[in-house]
Amino acid sequence: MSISFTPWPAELATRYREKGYWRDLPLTDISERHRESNRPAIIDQEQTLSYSQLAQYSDQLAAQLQARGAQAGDTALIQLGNCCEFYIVFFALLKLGVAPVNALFSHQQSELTAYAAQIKPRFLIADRQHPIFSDNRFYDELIARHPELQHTIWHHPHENECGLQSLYTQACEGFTPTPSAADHVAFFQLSGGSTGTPKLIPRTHNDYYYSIIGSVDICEFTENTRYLCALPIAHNYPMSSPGILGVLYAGGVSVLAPDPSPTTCFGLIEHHRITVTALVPPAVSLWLQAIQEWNFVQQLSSLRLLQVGGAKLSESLAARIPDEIGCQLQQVFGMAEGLVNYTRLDDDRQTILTTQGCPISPDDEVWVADEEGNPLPPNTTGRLMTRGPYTFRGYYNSPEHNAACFDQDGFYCSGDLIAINEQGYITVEGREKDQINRGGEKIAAEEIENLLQRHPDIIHAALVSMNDELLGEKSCAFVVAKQTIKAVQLRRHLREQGIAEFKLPDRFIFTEVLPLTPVGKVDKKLLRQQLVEDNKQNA
Ligand code: AMP
Ligand code: DBH
Repeated sequence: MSISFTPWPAELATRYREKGYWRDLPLTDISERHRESNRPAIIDQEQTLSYSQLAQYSDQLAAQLQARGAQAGDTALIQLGNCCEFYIVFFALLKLGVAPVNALFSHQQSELTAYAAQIKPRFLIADRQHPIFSDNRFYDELIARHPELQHTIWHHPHENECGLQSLYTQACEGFTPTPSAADHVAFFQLSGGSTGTPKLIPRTHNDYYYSIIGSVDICEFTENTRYLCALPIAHNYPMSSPGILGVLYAGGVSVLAPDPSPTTCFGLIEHHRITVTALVPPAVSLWLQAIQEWNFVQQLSSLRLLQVGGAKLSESLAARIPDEIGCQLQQVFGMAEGLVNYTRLDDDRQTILTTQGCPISPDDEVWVADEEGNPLPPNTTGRLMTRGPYTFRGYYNSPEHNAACFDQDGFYCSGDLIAINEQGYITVEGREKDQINRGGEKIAAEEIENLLQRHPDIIHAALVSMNDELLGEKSCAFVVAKQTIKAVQLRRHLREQGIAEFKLPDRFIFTEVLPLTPVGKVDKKLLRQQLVEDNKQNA
């Protein structure tokens, strides 16, 4: 059985193969290329994993999962933090043709429930140290709802539980991998989303592998690359842009930081002589502040390249990076759906400071549409439309949503408002999708509105972005309630439903009615304007 997804049309698939983008190799090739090497591949707070161990442990874990009935076409729900096990598990599952969803470690019951409902996982691999698994309340609920969930394997198990480490360290004889076909689904990526339930993005081996190799070329990763992963390991950016998979492909080493704070990262950079890392803009601000306050810039002397993406980087912040950190800046504008843009290492300073780069592939087709879907000339702001050799063709099991965000030629409308200059470089000018980008962490407004409206005293709720100096954006919930209710109560209500902390509204505003547009939708533009006015008055 293989997992369903929307394939590329045959003529495009042929073109992508002819041009050498699609190599018809499974992603597990990445863990096998350096299998004989004893060089370190991934270093976390607990262990150093060599390339040979990564290959061997993922074989051994795969053999154990196979013995428990894992089959090609199965799915698995995974939630692991920044630890070596993330990639042991990732490769083990792919070696069996089992497709994982990798939840972020910040995700809680609500997100995991939504993913499980969509993929109906046969396996759960999660961390007992995560608060939602510290007792069995949520776990019992999950297995009651999902009879197909037959095996759970714990990182940091309680006594007498099936432990991840004990499985991957158990010797096996002659395991033969059976990955899914290279032009089929390898795993699911998470969408930042704008809808009530988070959507899943099927990624094939061919398309994802190409985006990794293309990124490695552009970013010039080699076996001498020493990469610090300070972002959540499951995110598309540190997975593939070029991320840890790019480092593994090139033969370098990745060091995993538990968080992106300067206190955590500066010491790791110094100790491991890190050459490259990836951050979101708010982390850059904190790093620059720490450098100024502590005068610790010499700790970062090995750093050659700082990638910044996930949210818009202001020109003023960008300019401080080469000057104050003393390394090169690369802007990265990517999405888990596919398309990734980079400024190139040899671009001029102005291009690097003021644009979000250009696509990986000569066959990434990117254009700007007006509201009627007509193409706009260069340097004009409109909707980003794209298709290409590593941009997906449809969300998993979401025909209605797909009909809305793809045009008839298979171009995906990301919801970003951009302009493209004559050189093909993109600047991100805004957003049309109903999402808040809280310093790189995406919040789908509808998801939070639905959860708020489950409260018996709430009649109507609308979540909008408000400007924030550090995070770029924060979230504000406008609420119409039946009776007086406090912000703390609503926060508690949301926490009880188990959502990631970053999704909790930063501010609540209670109001009599929500303004509507002529077609009867909540007028969020007006609400955002109101917040700007408020801010001016309070300033
Ligand atoms: P996701 O759907 O979570 O993969 O997030 C992808 C979205 O993040 C993009 O569609 C953009 O809205 C936003 N994004 C990513 N990188 C940048 C960037 N460098 N500048 C502005 N927005 C970005
Ligand atoms: O924000 C993103 O999703 C993102 C940013 C940079 C991404 O998916 C990527 C690079 O690959």
